[in-house]
Amino acid sequence: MDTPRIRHAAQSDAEFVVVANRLPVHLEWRGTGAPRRQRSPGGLVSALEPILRARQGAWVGWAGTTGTAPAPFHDHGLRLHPVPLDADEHRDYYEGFSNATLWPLFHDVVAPPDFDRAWWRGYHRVNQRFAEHAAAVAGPGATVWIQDYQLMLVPALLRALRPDVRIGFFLHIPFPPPELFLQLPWRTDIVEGLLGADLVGFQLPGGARNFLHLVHRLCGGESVSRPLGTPVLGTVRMPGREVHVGAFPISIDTAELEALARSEAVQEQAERIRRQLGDGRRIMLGVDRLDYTKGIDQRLRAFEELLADGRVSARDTVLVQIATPSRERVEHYRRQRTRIEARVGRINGRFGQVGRVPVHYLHTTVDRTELAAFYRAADVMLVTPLRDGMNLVAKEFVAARPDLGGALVLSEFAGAAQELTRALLVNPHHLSELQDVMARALHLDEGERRLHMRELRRHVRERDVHHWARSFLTVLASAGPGSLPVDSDEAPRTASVA
Ligand code: GDG
Repeated sequence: MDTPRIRHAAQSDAEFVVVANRLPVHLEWRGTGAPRRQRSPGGLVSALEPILRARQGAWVGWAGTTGTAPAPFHDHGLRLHPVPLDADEHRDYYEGFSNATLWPLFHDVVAPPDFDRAWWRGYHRVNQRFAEHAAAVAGPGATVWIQDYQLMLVPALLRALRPDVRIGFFLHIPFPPPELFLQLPWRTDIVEGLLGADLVGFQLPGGARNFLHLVHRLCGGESVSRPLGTPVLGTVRMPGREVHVGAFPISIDTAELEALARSEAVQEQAERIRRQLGDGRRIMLGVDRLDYTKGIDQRLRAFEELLADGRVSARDTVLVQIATPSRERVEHYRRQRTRIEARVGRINGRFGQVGRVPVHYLHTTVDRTELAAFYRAADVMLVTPLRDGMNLVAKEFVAARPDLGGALVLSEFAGAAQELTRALLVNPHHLSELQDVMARALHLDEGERRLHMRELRRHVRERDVHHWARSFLTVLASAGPGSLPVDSDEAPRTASVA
């Protein structure tokens, strides 16, 4: 698909541009009337939307339907620039290369990745189109912030079109250990694509170090390492410029969620949820996109065995699993859904009674008020991914508990575990350990629980999404064309050769 409309539809004057696979709202046409605007699901949108609204920036992304893209439109102060994708491109670039190659490869191959040359060609073609749209929207000397694994070639492609702009890239998912990344047939193209940026950010220092190692191995790049305690962990020297590489753990809009959770509407809804699930029953809660990396199946298995062993009773405990629909046309996701729904059916058949089931499974997206009410109603929050870049749900649960109630069970393999060290940490691959920690969370002493929650809350208040964006953008402002001197707390002052 070519993009004949971009030149005259886009205004080349935005000073700050976010480029992401999806726009923060997508349009749905039902019948002949005007399209309905729907908020796009997932952690990336949750994190970036408040930042971009505050800066009145432009957002370049896919609008959610294949075929001709809608004209650019405004949404609550945001300028949204849809990128068109046809059905074949959506299959190859998005469902194929992004979600059946990169996603499993970058999540510790918990499902086997497929390597397909047609998907790769689609990925390259679509990345080129995103770069062209970003180039058309960005004003002279603009800052362009590219997001995530679907767009890893865009930094270099955009640089070729617009050497005047400052380019940041942030990866929301884990960057894998070199021995896994090296399986990728197009590994050098990806690393070179990312090196088109002035700043490449990862969630954790481990991801940044993995990347620096690969730069050296695949591109022979000379890198300078930075002292510990600064977000930038290394700087790669390229002909005529430098690329900074660092770790910037993402977070949430803590104050906004806390205010919502304190509202009367949410508190009333939380009461209603408790009553509906059975007064006095303890509530365990899971909130995840229905994704095989999130460990939903392992969590249900642990719960089933706790019921079978009599350590937990369906009379006094209930598990609510909100499983937001996701990537439903990708094979691994379809199989995962079937497996989970069969297990929910089996648990409820084995341990349920008329009017009282142990698992409430909601395959749906709930609105934010209801989500906050679930967080407030829960006694135990289960965040047990097998691998996760960060996991915002863990941070949201903490922000939504000004009452200091609730215990957080958190996988060691979520990026959030490196910050939320006062959670009940668990290895979700270890079924009996998972059961022990789930049972312990149900019986945690109140004093201990409140103490843990107070410390967790202090962390998410100090390190919110604004801190994340400020920290990334401060370093980015000191990089690239017309760089400012590196002199803030967020950026390193000294460098030493590795
Ligand atoms: C990727 C990385 C990283 C979920 N269900 C509903 C709903 N949600 C919202 C949550 C949260 C977001 O979706 C999920 O964010 P996560 O971080 O947990 O997971 P991913 O979607 O996999 O996000 C992840 C993130 O990017 C950010 O960098 O943390 O590691 O994989 O905000 O609240 N929201 C509503 N209804 C739902 O039913 N309203």
